[in-house]
Amino acid sequence: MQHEPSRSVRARPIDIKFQETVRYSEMPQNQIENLRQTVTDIVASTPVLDIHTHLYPPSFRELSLWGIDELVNYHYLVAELFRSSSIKPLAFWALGKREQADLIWRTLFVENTPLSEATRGVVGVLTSLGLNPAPADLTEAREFFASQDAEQHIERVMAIANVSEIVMTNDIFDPGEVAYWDRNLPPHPKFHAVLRMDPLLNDWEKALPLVAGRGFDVSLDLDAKTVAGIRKFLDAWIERMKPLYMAASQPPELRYPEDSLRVRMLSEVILPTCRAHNLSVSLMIGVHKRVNPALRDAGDSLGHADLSSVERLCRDFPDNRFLVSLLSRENQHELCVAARKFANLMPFGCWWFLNNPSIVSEITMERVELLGSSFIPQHSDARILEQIIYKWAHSRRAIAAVLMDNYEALQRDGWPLTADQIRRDVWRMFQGNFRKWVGMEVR
Ligand code: FIX
Ligand code: ZN
Repeated sequence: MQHEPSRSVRARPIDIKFQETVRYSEMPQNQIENLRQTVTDIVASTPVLDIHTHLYPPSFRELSLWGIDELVNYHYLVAELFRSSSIKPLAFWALGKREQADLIWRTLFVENTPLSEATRGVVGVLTSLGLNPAPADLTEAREFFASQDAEQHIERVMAIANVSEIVMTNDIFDPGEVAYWDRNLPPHPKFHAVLRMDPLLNDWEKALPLVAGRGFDVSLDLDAKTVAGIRKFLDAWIERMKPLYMAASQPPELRYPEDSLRVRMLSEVILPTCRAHNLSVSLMIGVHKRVNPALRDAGDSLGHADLSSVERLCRDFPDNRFLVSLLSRENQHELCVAARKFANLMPFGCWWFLNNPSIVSEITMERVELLGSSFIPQHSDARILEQIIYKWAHSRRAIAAVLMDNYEALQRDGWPLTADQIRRDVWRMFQGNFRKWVGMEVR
């Protein structure tokens, strides 16, 4: 409890103990250089647990994407293509994957400079794999990737990116996903499952036949029988998948409380199921799906979410843990403040349109200032394996710069900072906070 100083105390001048006016030039340079280099080294050398990706091991067959044609066909680059090419979406989608990649490469990397974060990322991947980063075409890159053994390539790419483990997105309403799990294959040691269930919350009418088709007694009304049937459906998936958490992407219009099927599904089915299995729920809020349907996956946009609804969810469900990422830059400060009010709220990542160095820096700075090291700074959201190389290189650089500024300020204010403290903090943000949140062993 903060006690307001009585008037007499307030009247007395407070003698400033710490050197608020010390300027960098007065700090011994080796102290600054040493600190900057120490932070750079620790951030680069601390392996990160990538808590949200769309990556899969080879056993997931067509879901497991890697190689140059997938990299260049990333939906971020597809969106950028249409701004610099006269081709129309229908004509683009009629091309084969290689022709699409050739067109994107020629347009964004040959006829124009790869300045955007997503185009520059591909350049970084080619360089890190020892390939020509600026070829006239994709011949060399295609030959390289065609010669790779998938498992060895995964190991190599994870080592370059310094990613220790990868958390997948396992959509239980995706036929390819269901086909994988129906084969009962042994899990990959470095890929962890997440039960993704958007249709349950966003389109129950579409989800219903898929739940009923698995033999569960459900109907359109969310009556007691259907609530029980959906919970049994989820129980069966949790038993099979052993997910680290359950997840759903939500539109910015998510409001709680609200007399809607969405909120009833959340409060009567999802959150009780999470509690029964001691699972966190990840709510990724702010997507406006297919604002331009012609662009398919590249056609999604964003909107401003309502933080009061997030706060009321955390308040009304204190035994649930909410792993939350918001898509609007304007929501980020509010999310930090909400996380100060609710320990069952864990902000994570600089998601999608926020995953650009300038915004990663801004978000990470306000998180450190408001939350210390009690948050999860980033996830890659990678869809193609090699993207973890550039997504983490870009993020580590921005995160390290923010930490340098804050550690320098801490030193300036007199704290006897040590490298071990920095190591502990970075480990907590890159690994420990998530491992504790989902109950993984904290190594
Ligand atoms: O809902 C999600 O998991 C989003 O991250 C994806 O749908 C999105 O397409 C993406 O990959 C963003 O980076
Ligand atoms: Zn994602």
